[in-house]
Amino acid sequence: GPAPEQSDYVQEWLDGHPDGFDLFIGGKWVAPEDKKKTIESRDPATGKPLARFSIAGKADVDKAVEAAQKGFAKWSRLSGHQRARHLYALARLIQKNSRFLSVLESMDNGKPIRETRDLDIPLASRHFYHHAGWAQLMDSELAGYEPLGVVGQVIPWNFPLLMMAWKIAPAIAAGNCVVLKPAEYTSLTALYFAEMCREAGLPDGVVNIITGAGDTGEMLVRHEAVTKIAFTGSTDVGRLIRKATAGTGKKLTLELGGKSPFLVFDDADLDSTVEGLVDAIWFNQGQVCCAGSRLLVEEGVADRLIEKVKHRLNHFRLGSPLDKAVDMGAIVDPVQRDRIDSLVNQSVTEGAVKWQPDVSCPTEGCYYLPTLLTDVSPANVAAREEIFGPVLTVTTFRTLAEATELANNSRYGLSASVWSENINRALEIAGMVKAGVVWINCTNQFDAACGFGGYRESGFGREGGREGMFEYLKRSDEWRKSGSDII
Ligand code: TXE
Repeated sequence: GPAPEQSDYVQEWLDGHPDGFDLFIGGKWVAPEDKKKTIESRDPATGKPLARFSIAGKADVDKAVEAAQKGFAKWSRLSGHQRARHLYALARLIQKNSRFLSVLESMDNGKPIRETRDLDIPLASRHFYHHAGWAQLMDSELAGYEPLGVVGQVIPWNFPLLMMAWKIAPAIAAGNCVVLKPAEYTSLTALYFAEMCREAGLPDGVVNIITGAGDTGEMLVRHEAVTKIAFTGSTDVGRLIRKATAGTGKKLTLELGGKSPFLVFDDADLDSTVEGLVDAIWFNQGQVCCAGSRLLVEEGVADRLIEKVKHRLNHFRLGSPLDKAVDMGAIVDPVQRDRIDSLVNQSVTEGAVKWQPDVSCPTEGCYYLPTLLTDVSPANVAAREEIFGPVLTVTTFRTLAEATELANNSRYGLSASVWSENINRALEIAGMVKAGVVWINCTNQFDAACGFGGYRESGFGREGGREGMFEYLKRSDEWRKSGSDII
């Protein structure tokens, strides 16, 4: 295969911070109050330490929120087109640094460079371009609306830079200032982005990046001066945050877990379906909130489809995330890999049949083979719980009614994918499946112009598109006082 992507220049940047990274507050690197407490970031493909970063405590969170308040006084008064120039500058800088960011993200998270290079980083840039457009529209289409103030954002580790872009771009386009806490497994691209904010000349305090674990996230969520919380992560933490913000008047959006169905009918083009499945559940090692993790297949084609999937997986390549030819990289952290393994074992105990391909799996580093679980009943743990790994459950159905019932038999409702050459049938079933997005004959399609979010325990609120912008705006009081009902 092609040579692995060079990582020397990324290593050089990491080596330039031998004492670890400080916090990015008010446009400057600020040492945390407690300099002794740090977190080590490791490369999941090798287990090798990459860098150390700070744990922000109460005083640091206060400092960051104060800096954001100060920034807000100026940033919110800029015209939309002035703010847009900054978002365009950030979008261009992400593009300019895309190679560096792709390598850094792959080293920190373990995902294949093919994905960071072709998806994560370009989509992050696209998000800033798109929202630069919305910033301009603040002067016309969104006249009468105003920003909320200081926004607290907590993000997960599966798409570190992309989730950061999803959160920051609409927030600052609308005129808010942000305090963002990246996930403790993957904080490095957010810290590099902080340097890019400086380079782009973003005014001080508009974007503040504080690192740390869940405690830091909780302090940010509970801070009185934060007016809105945007969270992406586990359903359990989402529930805690909902409780912590209840009765406070804080605006809240939650993007949580999923157990998304992938429905295949007997008239589906099976070869495209197999490629769709690879995208649905083996993309990013299955660590995707909208992963198509439950295959529901019509009985008549089930055996043929499974044979094709097995054939495909028997040619899968697992290996270094920096190798451009691998199909799958490493799982983010040993804790997550163990969690995947224990759910798979439990599922087998409950009656599922496990199959893994006969391919080589690196013995060093944090890898998990692509896995099929067949004979999975709706009550099986693997059909109910989000595994967040490269594990596909297989259940067959006979009728359309049975298919929809199985698809909707979940506490989640983030996405669904329907495969059939009969477009009328596909559209009919799309209308019956309760999910934030239903893809037909495709999967995992995203765009900044399109709102993304869930139903039920997958959370509420949308990110991206028109709906996503309104999550960061409120009707202006002055407008209301003037009695206008134009908007
Ligand atoms: O998630 P957490 P974890 C699911 C997935 C995964 C499981 C555990 O099933 O296996 O969750 O992952 C911060 N107040 N998803 O433990 O803890 C934390 O520091 C405020 C699905 O990594 O939810 C991190 O920045 N913040 C998911 C972020 O929350 C808190 C993506 C997410 O971590 C906090 C990630 C608290 N009390 C995991 N506790 C998806 N839907 O995309 C932790 N955090």
